[in-house]
Amino acid sequence: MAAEDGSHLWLRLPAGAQAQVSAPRSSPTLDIAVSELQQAWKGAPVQLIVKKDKQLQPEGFRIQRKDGRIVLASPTETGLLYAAYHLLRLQETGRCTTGSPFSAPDFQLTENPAYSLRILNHWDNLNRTVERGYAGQSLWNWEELPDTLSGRYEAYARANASIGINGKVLNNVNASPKILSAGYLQKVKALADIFRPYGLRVYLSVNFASPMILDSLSTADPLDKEVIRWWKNKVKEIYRIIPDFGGFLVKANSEGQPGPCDFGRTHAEGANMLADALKPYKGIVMWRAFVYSPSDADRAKQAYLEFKPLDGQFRSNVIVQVKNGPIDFQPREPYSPLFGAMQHTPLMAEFQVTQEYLGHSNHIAYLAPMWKEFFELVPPASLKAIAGVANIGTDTNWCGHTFAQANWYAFGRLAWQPSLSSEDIAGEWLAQTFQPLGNETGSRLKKMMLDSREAVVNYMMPLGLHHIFAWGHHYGPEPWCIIPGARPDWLPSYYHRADKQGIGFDRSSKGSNAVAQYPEALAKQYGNIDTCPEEYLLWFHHVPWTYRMKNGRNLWDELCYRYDSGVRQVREFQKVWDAAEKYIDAERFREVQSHLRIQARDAVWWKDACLLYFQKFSGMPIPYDIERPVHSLKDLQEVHLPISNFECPTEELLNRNR
Ligand code: BDP
Repeated sequence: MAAEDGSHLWLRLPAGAQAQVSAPRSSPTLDIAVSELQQAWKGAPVQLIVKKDKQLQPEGFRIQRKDGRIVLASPTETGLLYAAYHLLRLQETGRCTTGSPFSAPDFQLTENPAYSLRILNHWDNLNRTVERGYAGQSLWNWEELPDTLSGRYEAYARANASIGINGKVLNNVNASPKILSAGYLQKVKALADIFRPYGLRVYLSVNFASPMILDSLSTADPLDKEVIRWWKNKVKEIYRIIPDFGGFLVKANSEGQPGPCDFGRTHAEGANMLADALKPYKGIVMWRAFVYSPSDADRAKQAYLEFKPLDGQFRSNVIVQVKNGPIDFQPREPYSPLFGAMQHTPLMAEFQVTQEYLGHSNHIAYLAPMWKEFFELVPPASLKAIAGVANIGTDTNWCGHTFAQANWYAFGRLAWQPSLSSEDIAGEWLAQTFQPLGNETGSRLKKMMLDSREAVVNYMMPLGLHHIFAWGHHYGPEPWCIIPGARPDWLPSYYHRADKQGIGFDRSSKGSNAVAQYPEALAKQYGNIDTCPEEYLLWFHHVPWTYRMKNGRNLWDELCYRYDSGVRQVREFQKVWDAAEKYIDAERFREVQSHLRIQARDAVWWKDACLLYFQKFSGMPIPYDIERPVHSLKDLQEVHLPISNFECPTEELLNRNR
């Protein structure tokens, strides 16, 4: 089996198929669709048709068998490109074989995206570091741009188009104002020109204080005339260069970023000023609701408290972008109660594809099941758009870990259609990413993927525990972490609240009452310790160590078993992977095998650290049928990993002072 470096992702398409393909005209987009099919399609002749159709949204498409041909139809060229990739996906996942529904003479399939904006957010800095990136440097080589264009830009666009992603924010939400300078806009244009034929629009994160920093205005007050004029001119300049520019993403008054509140204005006033500047060009503002201050209020409540009163005040081209959970991309969070609460404001969910809190690119954590949990409670009808924080960098395999590619893939597929199952998406990805795996191996690998996120939850933060990560890097455990002078809501004890009585954050009506932000029925269910789903138990309740769980164990024992089962699950993944060796090329086999070794070691590290530390409070023995700790708490407390790619001066400073 030829070694593979993973650079082809799920697009390991055959070449030289010489299919017969016709299109109504030649255009940059149609030429790509035609050439992809000519190269790789092994079936009947294909005809591409651009036509309006009541059942098709602009990017929707229909694939139909007609008089011995396969007809792809869509109102737009981009829709046809998606249709071409979909047809190839059917072929590559074995769904075009004789006897399949596809082979029937009247076969017909219609696809429409559930969200019209399906956007990747890159947290890429202009110096090419990637905040929370674990796959090398930023793909965007700003120094070389616009003159030198890496071949990877187009490969990147193609990969996204193949899964229906239609926009990308190029730079970090902690945005450098420099991105809006004339020189950088030329670089952005060069990328936009490459992405355009693939149906990908470019958006930028902007720093709210840009007028002050770039052009020495005395204020960035959104109601100031000079400031308004500055943004209008800037937007005009952008659209002159990039006519289909998508709009701005803004992180304002959050974690030290400037924003309208610095000038006594609201988030709505800030967002609307930008929205007015973008409106004539049909541009949008994605305004993030990731705000929290070191106030007394429970951090989980703060975004709601700040944004809910602004409902109805935003312009129609503003979308408020809300992280899926109320805290911050934890391995498991309940959904953010802002969804559903903002009846008069378009909202979009922000998922994190990069595994900041799920083992970086060392751990297998297939995230489709996590996103499906969200979709179960927040259906697409209430959302117009969706964003995922990218896990992509200059690594040869793009994502650092072969299985992390599955998260990029799953994000695209679910953004297109959230009703797809995690299982089907895993199956599609496996079939396209590896050689034919054989039924048994294929289903064991699929099961491994489907179990993997729950395994991470188990060995890191079971039963609703959250944010007990080490300071700064968010990789390993540090439930004991104390940093003199640090914000309490940046410390694990703020979240786990372990004491002699029990563990967990009381968010019931007796505690912070965060439950009250949910619709009544859910508030009731979550707020009552006996009806609260156990996976959220310690998120919503401070629970006595001796509390009886549904399976009859006490809380402490259950916690021990959950940590232990996480470790055992990873050991099982190792076995499953090793047994798949003969189906996998050597290069990727070894890469995943060594990552699994790290994951298994990390799982034990997490289990020992959390159990030994929490045992100091519970005072109870670790059940004797559980594997004994192999570390001592003292040794674990001495582990300090360096923080990389994180540009938060206070964190770095505090870290240096420890
Ligand atoms: C946190 C990350 C931080 C981001 C921030 C955000 O730790 O690096 O800047 O979210 O989303 O998860 O703005």
